[in-house]
Amino acid sequence: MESVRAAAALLRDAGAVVVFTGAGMSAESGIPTFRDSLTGLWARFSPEELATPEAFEKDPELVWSWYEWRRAAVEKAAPNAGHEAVAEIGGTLITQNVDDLHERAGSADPIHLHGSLFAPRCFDCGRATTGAVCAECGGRSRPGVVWFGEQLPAAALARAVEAAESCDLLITVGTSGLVYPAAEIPHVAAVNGAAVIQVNPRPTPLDEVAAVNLRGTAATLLPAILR
Ligand code: BJW
Repeated sequence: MESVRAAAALLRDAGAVVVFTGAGMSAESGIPTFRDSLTGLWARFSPEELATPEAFEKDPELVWSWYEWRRAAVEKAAPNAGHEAVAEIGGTLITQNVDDLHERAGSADPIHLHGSLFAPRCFDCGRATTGAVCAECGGRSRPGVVWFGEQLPAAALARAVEAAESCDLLITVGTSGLVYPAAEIPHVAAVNGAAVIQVNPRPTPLDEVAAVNLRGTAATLLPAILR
């Protein structure tokens, strides 16, 4: 395919590379996305009842049980060929995903913009927790993810913006590009002169910033642009 060759050439010639991933990256590992129409989590579950601080205050057991179910599914899953290709590409990896499949594929130190299923923290003071309540302040432990209406972890966002500002090439993979401020990252790279490649089976609002749009899946196309 012509566009695969164009993407491979951009990758070969790039100095600093950023890979920016979303839920579609892990879809072929069996982890559902959020917004795909039949299989997405938001087609079956309500974000207002599960992924906001207000939801946790109202029904912490329900929220915990949903996140424990998702954590168990991730533990049973394995990285796919796309995660492996991302590890081989190297550079800076920025992910919106709360799973650990990038790490398990060999990517060192990904920037997790939306937190992690594996790092619970205190609902009151934000410190890492190991039990049901915070050892420091006695607050309730909560899933270590970023819910709607919450700020992204400041250090992670700052590192991500800095990497996007200074890269030559950004590859955006498997994200709908709808959730802010994360969705700014490809735009930041583009306005600072980087080329953007998008890997996604469907069109997204990021089509307009991408020099190359590869319509297909992460596990198929990422290994293809490395060959
Ligand atoms: C494949 C594939 C395959 C399928 N291969 N591809 C500006 C405008 C409007 C609203 C806002 C705005 N700025 C902020 C907001 C509000 C809100 C927001 O963005 N809302 C929009 C949805 C309208 N943002 C926030 O609330 C953020 N916080 C904030 O702004 O704070 C401000 C503040 C300031 C001061 C004080 C306090 C606050 C926080 C957002 C947190 C998002 N959290 C979630 C849940 C995380 C926890 C959990 O996992 O449960 O993060 S929501 C969910 O969406 C999750 C994801 O990381 C995120 C992005 O989704 P993603 O990854 O793009 O997945 P999908 O499903 O949308 O797309 C998958 C894609 O893959 C599709 O395109 C498929 O085609 C594709 N695909 N198979 C490759 N095999």
